[in-house]
Amino acid sequence: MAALDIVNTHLLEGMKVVGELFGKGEMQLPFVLQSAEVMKTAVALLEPHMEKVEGADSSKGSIVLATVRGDVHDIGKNLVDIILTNNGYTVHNIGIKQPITAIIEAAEEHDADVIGMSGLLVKSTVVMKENLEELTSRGLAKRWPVLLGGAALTRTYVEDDLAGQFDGVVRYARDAFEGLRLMEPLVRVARGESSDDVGLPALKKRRHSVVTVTQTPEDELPARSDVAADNPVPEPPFWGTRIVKGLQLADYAAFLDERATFLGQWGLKPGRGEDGASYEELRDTEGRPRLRAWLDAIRAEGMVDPSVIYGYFPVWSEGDEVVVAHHTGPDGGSGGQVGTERLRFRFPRQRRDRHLCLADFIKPKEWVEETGRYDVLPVQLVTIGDTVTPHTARLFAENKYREYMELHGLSVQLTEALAEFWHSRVRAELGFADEEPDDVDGLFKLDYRGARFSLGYPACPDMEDRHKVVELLRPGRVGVTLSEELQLHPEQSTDCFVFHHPEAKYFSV
Ligand code: B1M
Repeated sequence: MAALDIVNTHLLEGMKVVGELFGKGEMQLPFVLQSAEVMKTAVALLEPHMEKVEGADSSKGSIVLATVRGDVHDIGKNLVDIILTNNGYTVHNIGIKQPITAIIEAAEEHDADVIGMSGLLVKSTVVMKENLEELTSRGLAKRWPVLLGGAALTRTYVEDDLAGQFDGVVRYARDAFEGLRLMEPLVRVARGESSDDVGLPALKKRRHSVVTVTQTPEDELPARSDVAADNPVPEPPFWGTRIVKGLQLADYAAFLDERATFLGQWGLKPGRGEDGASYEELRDTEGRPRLRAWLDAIRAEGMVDPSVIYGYFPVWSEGDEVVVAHHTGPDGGSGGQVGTERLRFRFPRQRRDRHLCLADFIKPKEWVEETGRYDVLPVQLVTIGDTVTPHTARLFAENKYREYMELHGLSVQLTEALAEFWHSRVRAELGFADEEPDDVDGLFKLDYRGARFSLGYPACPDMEDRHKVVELLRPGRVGVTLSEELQLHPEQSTDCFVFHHPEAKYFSV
């Protein structure tokens, strides 16, 4: 065995132990990533001094990794790339928005063992299903075992619904480490062993427990729920839109959801057992000190360029729809007569419980006719700009994996914080400042008047409506564009409707 291979083997063994500890909840993701950095650095230092053995292949197998068509999410896939690469697999990471043809071409070109697909959007779960159908219809299902991962997937959707229709082997990975554990058996399947003999975990079947969900038939749905109709309507400070620049990081960072940042993005999960660190310990020893350092660096190096576009629009409701009227302020519409319909949003109505629909939180047309007033719908779009992207890309390229994950994770949570911050400003402008919670935790419990609803969330799932939001706010003015896949670019952008009705709180449809 060549010296380099021996060194590599020892390093890989080390990484395996680290991975196993992580799997048992005894090691945090950030430290695993740091180990991967050390390993990369060690190999890079040693490589020039080692002799190469002709034809030697120390790879344990290979995978073509892609985020599926229509989905721009990079970070989850890249974490999988880091963990697999540093555990001895060859990863061909072909990027985001990849159609199945490109995935197949790459798998053929690299003679890959496994195909891996990632996706964060609900729509991506459908794309993955279509991709598996395409592999089956092209007679390629048995050629590559498939690994699927991403937030919108569930284990039973992959391992019951999809596996039931796929001619080959497909498995779900909840996180990068489950992906790593599955690679060895999947590579063995790819290399001709039977899937029954390689130690693959059993497919998880859906439990068909008898749950009776009483759904109201479509034709018996009430025209409106029992949401109070006598709520007061606030006067907006203006009609139309405004652009806000020059926001101070400290102001919106104060609205940062620490739990979502430390647990969800930075992987600071409490350890299991008595010796494991608690969330509070990790927050105080790792989370908060590193957060302070990152915020200082972001400010010093001008890594973010925040902007807000928001507006107050005159509206009324008609059944399940919210109608936006033309108005006299700036951006009054496309020349229509004041008070006439400009565009409308249709929202789904619950088939059970209170039969809620977002339109119920807006005054009906009759009220507008009686009073001569309009209800008000604030709409906002925030972005922290694309100035952070080169920084995260550089950290990834330099194999600074922990920092890459932290800066990306913090950047997306700062976007959420900016949205939260501006929502509180809107509430203040509408005159609800005295109903604000005492601390930031109250904000995450929606302890204030009304709520903000983002398109894509259960009460307003139709992402096509983003075209109408763009028409209302024209975010191109701050460099934000809507892609064909209905995603805002830069990635760190988010839009929402603000409903001021006191009963407006999240519900599922
Ligand atoms: Co939003 N978002 N978001 N968001 N966001 C989701 C994705 C959503 C599922 C939330 C929900 O509804 N519960 C939902 C999508 C639903 C849908 O498709 N309809 C959603 C929505 C609707 C939206 C917006 C459209 C809302 C709006 O503005 N109207 C908007 C879109 C953004 C845009 O247009 N630019 C938006 C915005 C945002 C923020 C900017 C505020 C922020 C950043 C998003 C981003 O682009 N990165 C954000 C966040 C933070 C989230 C959640 C809360 C977290 C996503 C994340 O960063 N995870 C998310 C809900 C959730 O996931 N719980 C949500 C961390 C990341 C490392 O995990 O990529 O899943 P992940 O990868 C993991 C595993 O999944 C696994 O391993 C990785 C690491 O261990 N894995 C694999 C992934 N791929 C794998 C492949 C494998 C194996 C394992 O093998 C091949």
